[in-house]
Amino acid sequence: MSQLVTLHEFIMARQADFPFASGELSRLLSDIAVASKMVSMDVRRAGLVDHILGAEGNTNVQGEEQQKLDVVADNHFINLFKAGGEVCGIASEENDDYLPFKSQKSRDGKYVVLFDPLDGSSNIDVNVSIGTIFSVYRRKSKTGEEANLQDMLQAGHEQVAAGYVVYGSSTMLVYTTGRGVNGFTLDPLIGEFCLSHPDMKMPENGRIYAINEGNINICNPGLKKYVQTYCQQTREGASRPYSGRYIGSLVADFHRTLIKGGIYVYPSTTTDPEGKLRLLYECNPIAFIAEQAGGLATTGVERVMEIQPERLHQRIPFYVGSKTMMKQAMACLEKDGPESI
Ligand code: P6P
Repeated sequence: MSQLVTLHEFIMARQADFPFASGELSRLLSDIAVASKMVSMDVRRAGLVDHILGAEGNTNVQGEEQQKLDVVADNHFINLFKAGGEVCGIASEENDDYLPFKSQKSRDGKYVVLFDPLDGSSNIDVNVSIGTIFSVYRRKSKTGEEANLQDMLQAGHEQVAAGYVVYGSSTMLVYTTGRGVNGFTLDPLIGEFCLSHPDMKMPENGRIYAINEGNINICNPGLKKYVQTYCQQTREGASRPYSGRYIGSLVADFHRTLIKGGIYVYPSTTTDPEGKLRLLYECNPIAFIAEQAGGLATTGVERVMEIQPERLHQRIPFYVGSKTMMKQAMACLEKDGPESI
């Protein structure tokens, strides 16, 4: 039986590998873990609260107004970051503008965090897995000043850490700091994330494709061709076509892709010409993890982490997955026109 390693122990051991590390990033990652545990508790009780405890209109048993779980999750992360002092500001899906923190302690923080506190939250009502996605950058602005927009609009290759939490049959935190990908499962008995998936590698090929096929006739022809000729045909050496799996929750679909191999695509469509997923706090962090695990992540035209962001909530077409499948999909796009419809 392998030795139990908690996330905190793992982070501290990895920090020791950096002789000049001063511990701020380690503390930031620990703060993210604590906020994730709080969100996990809320998510696990959502059905109960919404359908029993919160049954009287929009107030809970304490008479407080019932907040959307997305907002509750957003507040958990913001409060932990403010208390920790390592973060000078954030941008999240739940806030139209970025939030520079005002205290001097926070203004001295070295990092900014961009995150989606609860992606796929519409799935809560049907008890489907959802997730948190986060991306960490060093600030560009001067320490001691308030964070600014340029701190937030950094290309994905500038990330110092990225990860996600999947609230599924178990709660798992998966992250990278640019030295591989490691997965931790929350043990509810001890309240600790424990190393369960060391050094995660995405299989080079796979047989699972994840796309909302309702979009197949309103996306670019090259993608439709990829799906019809690679995914839905029994190819040489195979006994059957690929399997289609689409959960409708990016973190859950990507987590399966990371472990089993496959491809996830949310393309540009006639209804969403820029695509649906957000560059800063969905695509970049997932792309960082995918590449660190040996996969690829593109817009169908270019590497996601090369894009220079222009807006906080900018959307892009998103292709991510096993190297072989991604190259086949890109080849189909090139033949039938780039990611444009
Ligand atoms: P659709 C959830 O809203 C989300 O942002 C991703 O988590 C998910 O993969 C996608 O949108 C689902 O979108 O249009 O297929 O329902």
